[in-house]
Amino acid sequence: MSEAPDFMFDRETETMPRKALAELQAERLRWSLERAYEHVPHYRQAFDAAGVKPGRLRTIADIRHFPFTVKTDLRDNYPFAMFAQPVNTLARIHASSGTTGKPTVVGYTKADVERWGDLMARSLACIGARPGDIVHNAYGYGLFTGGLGAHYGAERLGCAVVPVSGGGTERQVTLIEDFRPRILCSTPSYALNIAEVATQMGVDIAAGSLARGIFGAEPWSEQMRAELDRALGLKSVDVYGLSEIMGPGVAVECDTARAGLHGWEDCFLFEIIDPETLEPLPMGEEGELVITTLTKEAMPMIRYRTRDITRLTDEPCACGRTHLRILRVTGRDDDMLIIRGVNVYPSQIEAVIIGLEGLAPYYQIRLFKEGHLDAMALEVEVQPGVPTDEQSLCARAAELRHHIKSVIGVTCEVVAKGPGEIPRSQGKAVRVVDER
Ligand code: DLL
Repeated sequence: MSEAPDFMFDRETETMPRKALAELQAERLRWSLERAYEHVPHYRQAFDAAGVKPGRLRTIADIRHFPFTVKTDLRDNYPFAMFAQPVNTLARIHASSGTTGKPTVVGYTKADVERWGDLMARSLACIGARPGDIVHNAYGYGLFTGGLGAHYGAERLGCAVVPVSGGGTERQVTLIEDFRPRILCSTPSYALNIAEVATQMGVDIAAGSLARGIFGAEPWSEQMRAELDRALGLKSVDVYGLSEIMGPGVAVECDTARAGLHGWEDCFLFEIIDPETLEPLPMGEEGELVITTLTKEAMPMIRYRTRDITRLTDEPCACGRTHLRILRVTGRDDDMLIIRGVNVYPSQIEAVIIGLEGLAPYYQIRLFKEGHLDAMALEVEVQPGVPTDEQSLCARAAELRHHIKSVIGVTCEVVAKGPGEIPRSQGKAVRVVDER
């Protein structure tokens, strides 16, 4: 394993002994609970209904007595009722795209925006960015937190940001070739799109300047990591976040180990619960990630149920950072497909596709009804240069079908298509088309 990094953005906090970190968390947690109770009617009602008061918290473990917050609480309090201070005192408002109904709205004070910039600077340094680097930021700018989140962090670290946002992929390739950025910020699916367009343009992007990719906002597999490392000639590193909690930079891998994402515990409390019983699970067990903010002023989030399924570890990391690690998020519980009784995440399917020769890493899953049962059809693409006559495509499809059955245990229809036939991602990839 490689040696510990020579540079950290905030070494004192990042390497704080776990006991001191726990003390800091307890103090900040009390502050956050009090702020929520005093200033947000939703929390006052929820705490009262559960018979808990912020003063009841003695140790961090007492958090288990406090009620959860879920996405519908944000919707029910649309637009600003989850804020702990008047909207005219805030510095920023973001919102989710909201595919169904009203979007979820999140607010930040000036201090929140600054803290976010610090945490994202810390995250960028953690993946190997350094002051003076050029950062090509292809996360979408706008209401989505990716673009501005990465932007403020990179500036805070002392980098020069190229704020290209998503889309216009040929131009992105040209800018990467000409400006020679060391860092690429993007969703993993869009990074793959950039690599493909570069190849079509005859640009050898893997031989260029990129050294690190900070990829997140959607689930991706280890196989996709290997593919991105190869196609872009960089080290791909995973970053996690969600707008309800802050945006990107809640947790990030270190480029030393690339084995789990350090969750910044000075600012967030992480729990894993059993999504059925809602009981907290011990360190190391898989369940739903629940996050409480410890420093957010504008919108404290108490025990927010992320729906993301993962595990935590507090094993020491080779990089020397003491903050616990969140293992790669394989998917959200609402993305989990149940096909004839078998639980499947799209990222597991991705892993099988990328492992097979001749197939390109693009796919889309179609869900439909077969009688009363849910069924799944998978559309994939062959790589350029691979024969695309009907017989060859059928043979590829049959091979993939067989592998999915043997690796994941689910039977599905597979259709292999020619290169370019699956829609390409501009941001978060649409992996599942639900026709039920
Ligand atoms: O996706 C924030 C973000 C921007 C993170 C840029 C990383 C990079 P939302 O749009 O609110 O915020 O979506 C949050 O996306 O609950 C996860 O389900 C998923 N997600 C985010 N990062 C990862 C990741 C941003 N690294 C939701 N791996 C979260 C798997 C991820 N899923």
